[in-house]
Amino acid sequence: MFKKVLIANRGEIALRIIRACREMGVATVAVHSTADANAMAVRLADESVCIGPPSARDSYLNIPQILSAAALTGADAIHPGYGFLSENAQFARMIEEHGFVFIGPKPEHIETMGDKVVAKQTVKKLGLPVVPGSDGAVTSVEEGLKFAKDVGFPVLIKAASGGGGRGMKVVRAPEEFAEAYSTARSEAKVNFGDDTVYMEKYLAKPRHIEIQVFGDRHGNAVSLGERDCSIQRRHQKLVEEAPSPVIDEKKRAEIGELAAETIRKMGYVGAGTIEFLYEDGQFYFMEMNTRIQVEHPVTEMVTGYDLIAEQLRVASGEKMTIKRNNTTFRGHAIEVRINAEDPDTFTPCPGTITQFHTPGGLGVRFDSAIYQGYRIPPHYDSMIGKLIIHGRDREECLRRMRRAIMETVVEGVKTTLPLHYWIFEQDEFVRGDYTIHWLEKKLAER
Ligand code: MV4
Repeated sequence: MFKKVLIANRGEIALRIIRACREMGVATVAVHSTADANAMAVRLADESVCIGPPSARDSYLNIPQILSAAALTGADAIHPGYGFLSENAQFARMIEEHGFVFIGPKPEHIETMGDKVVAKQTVKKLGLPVVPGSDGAVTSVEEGLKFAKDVGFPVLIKAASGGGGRGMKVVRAPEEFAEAYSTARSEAKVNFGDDTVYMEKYLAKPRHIEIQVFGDRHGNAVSLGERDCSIQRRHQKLVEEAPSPVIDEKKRAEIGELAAETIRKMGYVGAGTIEFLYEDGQFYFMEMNTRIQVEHPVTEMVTGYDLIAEQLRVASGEKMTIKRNNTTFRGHAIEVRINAEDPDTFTPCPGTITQFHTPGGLGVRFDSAIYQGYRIPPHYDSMIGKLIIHGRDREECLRRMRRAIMETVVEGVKTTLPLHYWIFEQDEFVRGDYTIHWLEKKLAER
């Protein structure tokens, strides 16, 4: 096991990693920008190093500064968290070249999954179901139109270097195609520096269901079940739950087996998430994320595994302690992302937390890095914490969630908690009857 881990991140995930390290007897180094000098992670880490000014580009994305901090403090491994440099293959390579260990998958796997066309071709070959599509770049209007007529409208044009919903265009009729194709290409060029696009049949009412996978260097590869992340607005998830209300044990076992086999054949090491669209009982591969995700706690709650601790184990060459193809889950878990935002307009609300009280009791977990008197800097995203609830079943989980939200006090800034409470009162949510479009539609009707 490592002696000292540097955490190249901030906020609640930095704290989450410090907690796992401390339980394993591993020393921690927090790096931070000048805007984060008073961050909880800086207080709780064994050591801290200031790596630059507030702008993420000059601090949390500043590779030379992070490597220098690791050298200076004698860290032996670097955990990237999520966002920032977590899916940067170049960063992973440089870490290894400088004699540190990158706590994450092999750089070539980050690269493969970073290119959406290559990712889709790769997992299709390994046996995962994919959306019917062009199976490669579409390079002319004629080629695109022919494909669209074969599979039928509507179709979707996607940027190969896109992801997370950026660079997509729905085309509903042949006469719209030429213009949509040209817009999609120029937007891809501007946003990702690459105008490669590909096409898929458009699924109109899917759910977003993702499978947590885990592999080690000893040939072990497992699936840890699904998370339903369909409650989202403009590609920002607001609520995640496990298990999904629409997946039964048979479906879970089938897709879990395919997902585990896929990463076993790849030789994938560490934590990963395979994202699917799910419609009419069918899974369709979307993307694979090669990092630990924001919503990993819901999987932890229903499996009992500490996924960050497992990441440290496999990165240091040990076997993971997760049992093979575990499909036994305990109860139900739901997470809400608490953002410092106006719940009506979604405008970020940086500022000082004047009152703070976290909920407690059975089945309540609050992962955050804020405290009373903490000043939320305006330079980063607005997520200030996550409330994760566990119950014996979905109904108990929902009752407990409403109770825990009522108990939470965050004053000084507006938060999305009132919106979360409202979601949990809606009939469709209570019945588990929602798609990726449900929240935006409900918000428009509100
Ligand atoms: C789709 C789709 C419908 N059909 N692909 C958005 C994120 C990006 N990773 C893929 N996305 C979608 N791909 C086909 N063939 C609908 C979406 C989509 C979506 C997916 C997941 C969660 C929220 C979404 C919101 C709008 C569109």
